[in-house]
Amino acid sequence: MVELKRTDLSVRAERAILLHTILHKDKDNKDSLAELMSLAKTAGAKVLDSVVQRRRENDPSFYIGKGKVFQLAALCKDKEIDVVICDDDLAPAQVSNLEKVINTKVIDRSELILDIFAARAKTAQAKLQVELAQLEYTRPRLKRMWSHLSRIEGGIGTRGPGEKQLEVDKRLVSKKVFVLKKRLGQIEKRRKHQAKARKEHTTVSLVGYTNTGKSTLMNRLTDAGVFVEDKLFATLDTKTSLCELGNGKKVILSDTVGFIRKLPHHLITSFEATLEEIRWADFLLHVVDVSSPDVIGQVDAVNNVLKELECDKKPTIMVLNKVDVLKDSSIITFFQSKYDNIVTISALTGQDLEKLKQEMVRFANKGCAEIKLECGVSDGRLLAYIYENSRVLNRTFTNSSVHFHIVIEEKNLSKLYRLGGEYLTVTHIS
Ligand SMILES: Nc1nc2c(ncn2[C@@H]2O[C@H](COP(=O)(O)OP(=O)(O)OP(=O)(O)O)[C@@H](O)[C@H]2O)c(=O)[nH]1
Ligand SMILES: [Mg+2]
Repeated sequence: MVELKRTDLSVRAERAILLHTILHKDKDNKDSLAELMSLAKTAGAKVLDSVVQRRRENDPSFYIGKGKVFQLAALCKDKEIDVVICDDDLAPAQVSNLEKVINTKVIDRSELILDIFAARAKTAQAKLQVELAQLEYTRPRLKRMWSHLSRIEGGIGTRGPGEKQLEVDKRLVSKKVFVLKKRLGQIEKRRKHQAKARKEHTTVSLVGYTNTGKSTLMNRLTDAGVFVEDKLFATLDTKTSLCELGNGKKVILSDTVGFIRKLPHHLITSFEATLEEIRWADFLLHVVDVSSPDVIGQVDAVNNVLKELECDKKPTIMVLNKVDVLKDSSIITFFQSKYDNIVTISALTGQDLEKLKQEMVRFANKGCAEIKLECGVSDGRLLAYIYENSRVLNRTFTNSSVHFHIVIEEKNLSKLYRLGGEYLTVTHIS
């Protein structure tokens, strides 16, 4: 019998080099490279080195200078590299020119992110959305992909529809895109319908950079039981659940996909339905990992994606999370000087969650009035209106009357007044 060596059974992680340029007009963006490193690791690559070049502008043919390309080729040979991962998106010609000289597979940032999404998508909707984004991204690059795939089997950047579409032409891909869009459209319609039905409650969306603790917070505030992991893009779907804030106040909370710098545009458009939840929200909880050395860059990246989604003007509570592992509290002072509504918490230990809930109640009650009133027990129309249109915080009965403590939207006040009752206190919440 032939003895199987241990190495025969192991799956070799791809050996990778990162490629990054710093343009003269940009500031030295080491965080983008650090982010690419964690993305590459998330995809399963073994990063052995990185090549950085300062340039006036990226080379249109090779992305980096010709001399650097030969240096990269030697490094790839020397270190037996399987894949070069570029920090920016590349034009199809740049990829094929680079591959010809260095004789190694080259993928760009969008392909890497799409690959991670493809590996992590679990539900039918997430799979369809990723497949659509991949097809849209690879459609103009199909010729290159085919030459890729005939040479290289599997690995980062080749998962998903690429292999399946190997033998088909662009027309078939377009047809597939059409079918995917149609199927997604049907799911979207259903979701919109459900979202409308939920509109009777205040809706709140968790947003934030990936891995900041959105799902951990979701689990703390609701019994949704969502998946939490110390990895980028643990969540790819939207999960929605009822959240009790105390005093009878309930909101609908939703957790969704995390953001990152330069999130591929095709992903944003494909994930439209998933991200739609954010558009519907009455207000946002922007979860920030305040212990990260890159916290300011991460918050900027999230604000940019929110702008792209046209959600940057939404009322937002900045939730500074992971305070249990924060070493230098000066960053909290920085955020306090820049943002109005800040709560500092630890979703892991539960520290100051009550404060967050109180702030959420304040946000949810904006545009409402808190009222104490007395109403006759036989005053059927007023009683019905109170029960249907307000939130009853407290209620006490006497022989002939009912004392209410309620919260009601300002827009319903005039009708309430018209129906009678005796008003003890009216507090407008702003
Ligand atoms: N120390 C500490 N760790 C936390 C805290 N909140 C979350 N974490 C950890 O951070 C990691 C990421 O948490 P998740 O809740 O999955 O983060 P997420 O924002 O949902 O991430 P994605 O879905 O990947 O975008 C996990 O290992 C959590 O245990 C916190 O308050 N303190
Ligand atoms: Mg998550």
